Amino acid sequence: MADTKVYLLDGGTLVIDGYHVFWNRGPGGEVRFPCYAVLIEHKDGRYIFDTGYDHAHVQRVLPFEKPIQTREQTIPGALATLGLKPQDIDYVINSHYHFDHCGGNKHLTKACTLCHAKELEASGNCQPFEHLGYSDLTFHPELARKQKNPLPPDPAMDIYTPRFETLKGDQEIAKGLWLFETPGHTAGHYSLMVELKGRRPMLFTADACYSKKNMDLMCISSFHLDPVASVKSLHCLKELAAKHDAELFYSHDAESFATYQKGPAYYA
Ligand code: 5PN
Ligand code: ZN
Ligand code: ZN
Repeated sequence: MADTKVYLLDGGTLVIDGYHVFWNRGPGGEVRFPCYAVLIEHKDGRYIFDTGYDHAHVQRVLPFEKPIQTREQTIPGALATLGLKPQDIDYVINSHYHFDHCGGNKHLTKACTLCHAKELEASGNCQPFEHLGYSDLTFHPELARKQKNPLPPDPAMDIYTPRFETLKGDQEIAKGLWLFETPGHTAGHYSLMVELKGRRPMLFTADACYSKKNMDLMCISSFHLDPVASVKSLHCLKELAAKHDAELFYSHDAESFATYQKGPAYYA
């Protein structure tokens, strides 16, 4: 049986203010940070955890985040560098449905789409202060068409009809693939742990922890539904890492990301 492999797919960068990264703490000023997808080749199929942002969407709706993304940093481009096509992906797991984590979903036309039940519900019925986060609804064409602002033409959307499977609680969705509830940043946020044969487990925090400094300071980002739940989830991630001797992989940490292996290199 083939051993599980994990590829980090660089998705380009965005800019936000330091006060958004470190809520009520800063320092302020532009912080440019990476976004990435995680491809898991597993005996049960190919999984992608998060799909980065869509450049055209950010340019249209959040141009102040100054997106920089090459062709190789799009989902189709990154998969092509591995000799894969978007149709080769069997499952998409989204940690949550913020635009910088689901922008590439629409390319993965054959995949079954997994998320927390509360996240699917929240994405179509969010708090007013969450609208920018949930501004890219192309992961769910029916929701996107109900939005006030009409979508610009996008050939990818003409053939995209995703199947959703919603989950609740902590669970092992396939051998060695664990989802842990880490709510607060959003209503139904999941972090992912991947057990591998040849190394420590990898624990992908997603936006429950943007960077190592957020963990060291126990400081959450300013984008959140519930700050108290967010802090609790930071503690939970720290405890999970200790319990499983897992290595933490942060969602938006330029310094850490520089040390990660990126596709076509992989972890196994
Ligand atoms: C990168 C980024 N920019 C804006 C928002 C937001 O309004 O909610 C989440 C978020 C982001 O992750
Ligand atoms: Zn987020
Ligand atoms: Zn994010």
